[in-house]
Parts: sequence; structure tokens; C-alpha cells
Amino acid sequence: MALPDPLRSSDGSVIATADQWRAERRPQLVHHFEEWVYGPRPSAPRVLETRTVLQPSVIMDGAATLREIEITTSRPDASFRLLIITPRGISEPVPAFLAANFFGNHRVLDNPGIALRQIPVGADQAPPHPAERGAEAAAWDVARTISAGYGFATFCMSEVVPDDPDLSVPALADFATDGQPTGAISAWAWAFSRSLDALEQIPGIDAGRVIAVGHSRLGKAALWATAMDERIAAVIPSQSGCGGAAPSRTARQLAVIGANGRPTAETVAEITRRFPHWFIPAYAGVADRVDDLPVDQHELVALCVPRPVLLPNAVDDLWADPAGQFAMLRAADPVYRLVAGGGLETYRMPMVGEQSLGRLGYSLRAGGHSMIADDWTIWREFAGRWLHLRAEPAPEDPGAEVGV
Ligand code: GTR
Repeated sequence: MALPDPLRSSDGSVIATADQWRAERRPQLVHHFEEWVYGPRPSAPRVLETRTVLQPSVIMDGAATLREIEITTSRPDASFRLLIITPRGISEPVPAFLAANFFGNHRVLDNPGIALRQIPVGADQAPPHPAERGAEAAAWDVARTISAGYGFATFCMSEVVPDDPDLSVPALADFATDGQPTGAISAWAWAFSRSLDALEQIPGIDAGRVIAVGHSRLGKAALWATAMDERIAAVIPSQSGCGGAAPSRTARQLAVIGANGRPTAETVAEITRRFPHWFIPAYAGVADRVDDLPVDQHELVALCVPRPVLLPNAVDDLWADPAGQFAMLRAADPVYRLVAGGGLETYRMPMVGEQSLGRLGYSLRAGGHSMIADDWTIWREFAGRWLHLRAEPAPEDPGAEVGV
């Protein structure tokens, strides 16, 4: 059975115009993802207050301003902190990366002003230790992002909903919409949107040019957030794998759509067994018959149109299905061509060390499943090409030159 056709409506008719995509097909696909994979986009909890908990202070030898704000919600346990760093000395509002992190804002940057927060990631979690400050700073590469002229903001996913099936299930009850439960990925995606609400109020940031970033499970959340929230200007879901930018119909399906290789990729059965709280039960329910799913993940990419999407991959990370992810871009490409005038710049999957930074972009580096500073070099290049220069029109895919 082939992948679902993103340009065929549920009634079988062909979607032939950008208007039809928007009015007819987009809502159908959003509904399918809500019903079968992630659960509804949360309308609760409500944001009660956004207040500054770390007053703006100058860091990086005068190059940047650091602040932290707390977003307080009607579910106290889902109140979270957003760390915001903006470059100084730039007169125009700057584009910004908005990233979710796993283990706390204090690990992203070494600064004593950033509170050490207890992150609920399981029963035996030790209290955070000052030595953890900046523990991941090298991989986040924030100083180079700032000196390239971008803002940077980050929040910790577990402050929103703990990444633990036992802890998250009660927490997720408060994210139900009209009695309909949702999954943790939807809750984390909700936090991207609430963070963007907050960034709209931050001087010096151009909230119309915010790029959502997340690695792995947080890449899944960044992609779902971007699909739903059309204010997000671009998305970089890093090695997002199953339930992200990799197909639910794994290798068997890839043969049909022509990608090479047969990676040992994570399946819907595996992911829903180990991480049931990320999704709604319907996704686990089709694990053994994924062909019955009315959607696949190329349609999640397609929901981001016309926004630029970059899928970073690593050659040894077969679990995240690098070939399958490229296949998803190929299958989303017709939507990008119809609605945005172009998507992929090549139909040949990049080789190790290569990247293709079209509106639908893809990179494949050496190594395995992680986020490293070198990733950010490519991500800034992608952002620079598509979002950095307000005055310059974004380069369009000429359309003609896509070689197979
Ligand atoms: C893995 C999971 C992947 C990916 C990864 C991560 O164990 O199977 O889907 O989400 O965790 O988030 O690091």
C-alpha cells in the first residue's frame, strides 16, 4: 500500500490549488494527526502570567543580553521558564532560534543567574547541582549563534510535562481539550507556542522570524508545533525519527517510494511500547497495521508549508531512519511545489558530509544520535539563507532543476 497522497482530499478529489490545500486539505490532515497520533492541540492550561525572573543582564563581554522569564499557567506544574539571549548592538529586531531542552536551562549556559530547577524526570532524580551549569554549553553553541546575529531562547520540556510515563499521565490530564486527552508531544508543542507568545513581547526579537528547534523527541515536538502554529517561521527537527519526520510506514513503504537502503528504524510498535505517554492510544492501536493510518509523516512536513524545514540526520543513527526521513521530504515536495513554488533542491539523498538547504532541506553528517556544535553551523546557514535578511527576498527554488 502506498503512502497517503497529501494532494488528494478525503473525498478522493485532487487538491490542485494552494487555496484548496489551505481551505480543504490542511484541516483534514490536522484532524488526522490529532485523532491518530498526537491528540488535540491543547487549549489548556491557560497562561496566567509572564514575569521576568532574571532581569536583563549583559553577558558574553557585552555581546548579549540574558534574561529569564517564567510563564505561569493555570496548571502550576506546567509553569515553565524561558531563557532568552539577544545580541546587543543590532538596531533591527533579529530572528531567533527557539529550542526545547531536555535537562534544564541551567545546563545550556553557564551563568549563576539562571535558577537551578529540579527537573522531574523520574523518581530517583537527584537535585540539580551547581556543577551542572553549562554542562551542555559546547553542544548548544550559543555564543556563535549570538555573534551571527540571532537571538536564542530555550525552555526545558520536563517543566511542562515530565518525560516519564508514570509522572506524565496525571500531568497530561490538565492538557485535555473538551475531555479529549492529548500526548506529551502535543504538550511540549504547546510550550513552543506559549514561548513564542512571550517572545512577541521581547524587545529586539523579530517574532515573525522564529525557528523552532528540537533534538529527537523534542524534534518531534518542534515539528508538530510548527505544523499547528503558523506563526513559527521555520523548523529544524534534529534526528526526530519515528513520530517525527520519519515514516510510520517504515522500510516496507520506502521501497515503494524509491529511497535506498533498509535501515533498522524505530517502528510505531516500538515507540508506543516504550513511550506510550508521547502519543494518544490510537497510535499504538494501529502499530501492527500502520497501513490503516490515514496519514503519514510526510504530511506533517507538508503542514509546515510554506515554511522552511531542515531535517538534520546522522549516518549511524539508523534508529531515526535517515533514508526514511529523506523519503518523507520527497513525498512532501509536491505540496511545497504547489503552495510555495518549490521545496527540495535535489531528489538525490545527500551523502555523508553533504547537505541540501532548500526550502525542504536535509543534512547527513557522520556520527550518531546527538546534537553537536557542528550541527548549529549548518542550522545557522539554513536560517541565514531563509530568514536572516529581511530586505532580501528568500531565494526560490527555480523548480526546473530537480535531478533524480
Ligand atoms: C529514543 C526513541 C526515539 C527518540 C530518542 C530521543 O529512545 O526511541 O524515538 O525520541 O529516544 O528522544 O532521544
